[in-house]
Amino acid sequence: MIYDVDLETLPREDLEALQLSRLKSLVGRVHANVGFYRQKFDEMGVKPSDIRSLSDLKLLPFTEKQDLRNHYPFGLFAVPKENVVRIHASSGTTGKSTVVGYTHRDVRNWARLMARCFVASGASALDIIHNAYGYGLFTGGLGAHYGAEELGAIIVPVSGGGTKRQVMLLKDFGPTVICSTPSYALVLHEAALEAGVRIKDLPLRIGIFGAEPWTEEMRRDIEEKMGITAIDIYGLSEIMGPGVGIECCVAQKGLHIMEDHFLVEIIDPDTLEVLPPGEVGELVITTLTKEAQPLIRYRTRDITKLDITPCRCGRTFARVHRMMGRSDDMLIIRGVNVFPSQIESILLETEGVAPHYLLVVKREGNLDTLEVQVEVDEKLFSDEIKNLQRTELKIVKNIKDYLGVTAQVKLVEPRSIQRSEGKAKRILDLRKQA
Ligand code: DLL
Repeated sequence: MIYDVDLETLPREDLEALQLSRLKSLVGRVHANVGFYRQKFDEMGVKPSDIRSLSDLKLLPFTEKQDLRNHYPFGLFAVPKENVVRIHASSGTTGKSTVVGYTHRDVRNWARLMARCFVASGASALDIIHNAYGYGLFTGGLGAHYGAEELGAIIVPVSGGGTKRQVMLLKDFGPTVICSTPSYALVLHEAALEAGVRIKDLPLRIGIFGAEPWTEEMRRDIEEKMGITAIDIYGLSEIMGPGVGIECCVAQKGLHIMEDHFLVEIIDPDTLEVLPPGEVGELVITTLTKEAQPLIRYRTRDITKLDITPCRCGRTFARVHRMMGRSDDMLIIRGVNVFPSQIESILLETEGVAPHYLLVVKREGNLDTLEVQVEVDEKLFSDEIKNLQRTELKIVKNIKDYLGVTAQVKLVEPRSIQRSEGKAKRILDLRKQA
């Protein structure tokens, strides 16, 4: 099923015509109303009238997270404050948070896009949706909430935390869809088992997971343990929140970008050149319809690649590969670039190892070292020492063979790695404290 069938299946030519007219209007609006962009355009010698085709996008300046911070809190609004009806903010691990404003129409568009996402995941108005994304300044909770209401489904606004209670609600209300981070889904699964509840036996059938990187191996693990279809959803507060892109349940291969609202490019993060489809680089997004705080060529720092081949589901929107990592999370260990997701894939392929891990990065002299702490399951934990050692060596070898990096591996007790109610913390970077 497709929610906005006319738009989501627009022939590419018509889609591009729509994008171009929206891009022209956007450029005019930001030039007229946002001092930051007017100044940038002037510095680069670009005028709104220079944008005549979609390929002229490359004439426009990039926007970075730091630009949002520099204009904290409301300096990038393109409308008077009285037209803004909602504010969200991302916490950010360093520095001030980034703030995003929405007009009434922005909030409505977002709800429609999230409704599209629910339908793409296989959900409908008949579903009960358990929403464990945090409500508040984080966009996950309210984003999914309004989308579910727009769709006409029943939304259970649980928010994050209170894990035991969540398990009770999963059992009592019998939701058919759950929204959470993938790591929290595993926490719920674990807590359910402790409470004697098998999620597999409940009516739950779809999980809409995002807000943090996860891997294909993690998907299989969750699908198998919980007996559901696990769908990857992408978004970021600066651009809107959840719903910028989602996988369809038909193919589960790449996330369709809502291209009538967002223009995407993949760039080489070093040279800033635009890369062709299929090449891995940084995702850059231009918001075509946002009124309160439109952004031009926003550098997400998320690493992925573009797939423009037609999808079996019938949607004509291009897809991006599941996020491979963030450029700022990339570890350079003795000259080798490693993304946490690559380590996750190796861990989850190893028998006896649980999907809970922490990467500890230290600097010794001028060299970075990587310690992989990973939990083992109860069975392996109570096994003979030599089996534990064998597993440890196997992980060390696989990391070396596949990634070319020497890591220390430390197997730790079940449940000893801290659980998170929202985004999991996978990296402990001790270099920054040194
Ligand atoms: O995490 C919005 C969201 C909420 C998306 C719920 C999906 C579901 P921020 O807190 O601003 O917004 O964080 C955005 O999270 O740049 C990515 O690095 C990461 N991220 C989001 N979704 C995915 C995903 C929300 N599916 C940042 N896979 C983004 C990998 C993701 N990383």
